[in-house]
Amino acid sequence: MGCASSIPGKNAGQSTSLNTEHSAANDPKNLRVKLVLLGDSGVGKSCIVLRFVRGQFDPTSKVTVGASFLSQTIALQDSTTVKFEIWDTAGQERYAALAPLYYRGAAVAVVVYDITSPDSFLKAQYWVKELQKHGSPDIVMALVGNKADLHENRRVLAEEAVDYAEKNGMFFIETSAKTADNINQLFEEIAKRLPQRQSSSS
Ligand SMILES: Nc1nc2c(ncn2[C@@H]2O[C@H](COP(=O)(O)OP(=O)(O)OP(=O)(O)O)[C@@H](O)[C@H]2O)c(=O)[nH]1
Ligand SMILES: [Mg+2]
Repeated sequence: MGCASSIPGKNAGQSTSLNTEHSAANDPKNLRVKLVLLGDSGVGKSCIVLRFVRGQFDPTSKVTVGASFLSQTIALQDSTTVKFEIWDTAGQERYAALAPLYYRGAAVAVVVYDITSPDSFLKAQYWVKELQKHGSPDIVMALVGNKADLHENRRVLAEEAVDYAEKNGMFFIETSAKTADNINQLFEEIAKRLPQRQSSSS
């Protein structure tokens, strides 16, 4: 299971310092953004990243160990580019204590659950609380219900997630890394919500 095997420092993308304090570059047209993915093991974090960065889905690769780093740049309609420096964390409980290393200084947190797993939705809520306590005060948070292709096994209602996201000032979207549904949209919507872009466009 898993979409990207991961040993820190041995992954695709360019490496960077773990404690990148400056999560975005100053140039308002070429933003650099530190993004962290959090969520229970098996919800599809690595698959979302692999789909976004390489356009692939690999149902046979490994569970994430520690964390994995990849980067991807997108161009927006107003000719702004946003380079996402993505830390894909390991959801297994034994790695939970490492999470602050990755979310510290992050401008964006993507909290993922699996729409077929209520437990994973509860775990997502745990990560939201953790980020509210210890994340950057102006962090942009997205709540992502992944595996939307498995809608016949759905056990978390979209309405419930929308409600939770609204109450917590988060952006919500359902995705499928398998079919690619809403994966690019997720990152484009995040890019639009970056505080640096709000101030540069005003
Ligand atoms: N049907 C379906 N399966 C998916 C989807 N995304 C991921 N999976 C499957 O879910 C399993 C776990 O995916 P991963 O991306 O490794 O999960 P993870 O959240 O990175 O897990 P950890 O690395 O342990 O934290 C794999 O078997 C994937 O094939 C999806 O959108 N739809
Ligand atoms: Mg993973």
